[in-house]
Amino acid sequence: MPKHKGTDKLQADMKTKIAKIKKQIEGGGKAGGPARQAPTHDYIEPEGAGQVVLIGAPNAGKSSLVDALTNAKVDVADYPYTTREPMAGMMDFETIQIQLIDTPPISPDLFESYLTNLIRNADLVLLVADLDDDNVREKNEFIVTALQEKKIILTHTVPEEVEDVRFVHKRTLICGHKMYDDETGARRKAIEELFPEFPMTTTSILDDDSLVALKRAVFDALQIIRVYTKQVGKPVEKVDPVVLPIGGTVEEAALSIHKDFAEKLKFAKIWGEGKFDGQRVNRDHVLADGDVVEFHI
Ligand SMILES: Nc1nc2c(ncn2[C@@H]2O[C@H](COP(=O)(O)OP(=O)(O)O)[C@@H](O)[C@H]2O)c(=O)[nH]1
Ligand SMILES: [Mg+2]
Repeated sequence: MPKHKGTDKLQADMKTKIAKIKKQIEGGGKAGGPARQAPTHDYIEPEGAGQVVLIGAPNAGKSSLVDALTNAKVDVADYPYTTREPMAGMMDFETIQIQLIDTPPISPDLFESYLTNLIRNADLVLLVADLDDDNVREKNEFIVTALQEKKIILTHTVPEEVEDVRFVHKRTLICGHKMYDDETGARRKAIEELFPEFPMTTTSILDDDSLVALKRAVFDALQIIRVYTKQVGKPVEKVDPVVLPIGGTVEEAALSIHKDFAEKLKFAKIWGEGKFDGQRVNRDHVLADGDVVEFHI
């Protein structure tokens, strides 16, 4: 910026702003320090079949998982608080993609305020618990309590009716990570006790099978089905499915293609497990994951 009388104030303003941002970065949002507000971070446009937000204590392995499972470029390091911003990436799961969001940790030293909105908007929470950490139970208890104070309840089943509408219940899948470092299985047990009845899977970056199992667990926890549509006289092609919540019907599948389609629908034929090929069904027929539907109008 050219330096002359008119720009003095502007320059001073910018200096203050830079100093403020510097302080915020150095302060790291620690309790009592300057609040690190990042309004652009509290919403990430959903993409794919579902949005999953990974949360956990520092160093649990959230970024490593997002790095291994998606195309996102995330920061992984062996010191805590490496991740400062949410970062989204797409995970391939068979014929669909699921969005994973890496986030900064939740701990007594740091709880980014925008996390609550990210969690509220997500379809699923993936809680990454570090099975290489003796304090894994306490650290995750802290997370549960900190979220509760923000009116977010992690749950294995979202209740149909809530007593207090200010609270949001978020379906949560537990991922016991670094499973090979839990020699006695005691830490896994501690997490199972903390989250009874929650779906849980154990993983290691070093074990590809465990990552494949995690993808399946995420898909299951999202409680969605994939339905493939087929044109009359054309062969079945299991690509690019319509994604519906569990319990989705033929009519809903038709609606997701076109409103007219659903209105004019006379019947459908379906191919799938436990049905004979081309079985004729009505619009209120409940579909299953992997079904192929041929609409007749
Ligand atoms: N032993 C082991 N270490 C892991 C595994 N996954 C990640 N790590 C290490 O744990 C540390 C923290 O990982 P990071 O992904 O940055 O954790 P974040 O803070 O939760 O994002 C890094 O040193 C990783 O290399 C794993 O499956 N097993
Ligand atoms: Mg990280």
